[in-house]
Amino acid sequence: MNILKLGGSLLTDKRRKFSFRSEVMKRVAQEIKESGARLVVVHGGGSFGHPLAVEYKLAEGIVSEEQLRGVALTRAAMTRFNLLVVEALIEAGVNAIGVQTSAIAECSDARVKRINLSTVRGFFELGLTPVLYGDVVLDSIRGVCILSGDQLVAKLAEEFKPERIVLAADVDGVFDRNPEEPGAKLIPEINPENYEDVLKVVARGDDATGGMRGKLGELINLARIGYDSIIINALAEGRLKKALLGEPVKCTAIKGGNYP
Ligand code: IP8
Repeated sequence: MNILKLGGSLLTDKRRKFSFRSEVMKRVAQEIKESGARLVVVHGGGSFGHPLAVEYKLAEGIVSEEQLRGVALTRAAMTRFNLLVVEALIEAGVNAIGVQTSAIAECSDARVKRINLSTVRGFFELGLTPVLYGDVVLDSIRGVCILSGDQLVAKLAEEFKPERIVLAADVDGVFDRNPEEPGAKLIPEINPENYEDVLKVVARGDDATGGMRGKLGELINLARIGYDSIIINALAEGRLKKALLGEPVKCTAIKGGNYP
């Protein structure tokens, strides 16, 4: 089996609240179907989760009554986003089934403390395609926290021991500077030798889970326990399908290994 993370920036325009790129999602769903890959899918928060989580400062935990409203709004928005993803997959012929992350996971200081993956496994073994997502979840220290889809990918990898882990983004991978700056170069591989230098140049970002740097941190945790993963640009037609089939594609590969 494979684990696929569909980045929030791929499926939405993070600058416009609740924007959904339905055409991109439609093609992504078709490529998933055509690949025939058996998957567990995770998607990010995109314009449904991040603007609300930032507005109500949910990453800092619950300190005020008003933030409870932010929790309710973020949860509801993520359910809507998940349904859009699931419906597009079903439309393409994939038997997708949404799984509410906050109903199966609890954190302690923003790290997963407990997660009931037997539901996910059960649906997967029946032949369905579970679709989880980054979410606002209970936290024993903070009240709530924002659990990123990337941390979830690492937990799923521990449980499912996937053949491939693909992170589908709206850029070709990790660059040595802001990819919009002239001369920015794609970093084809991240490994124990270069990861510290890479982390220095990657921007933290201003979303609720630390942008590309937060993502990379989680992928390096994954690499530490031996899993390779690749970040690809799923806006490039056909690339996701190839990646799911294990064919070589333009990407940043994060290599499993001995990270200090
Ligand atoms: O986009 C964040 O998940 P991510 C989820 O994978 C929310 O970091 C609710 C903002």
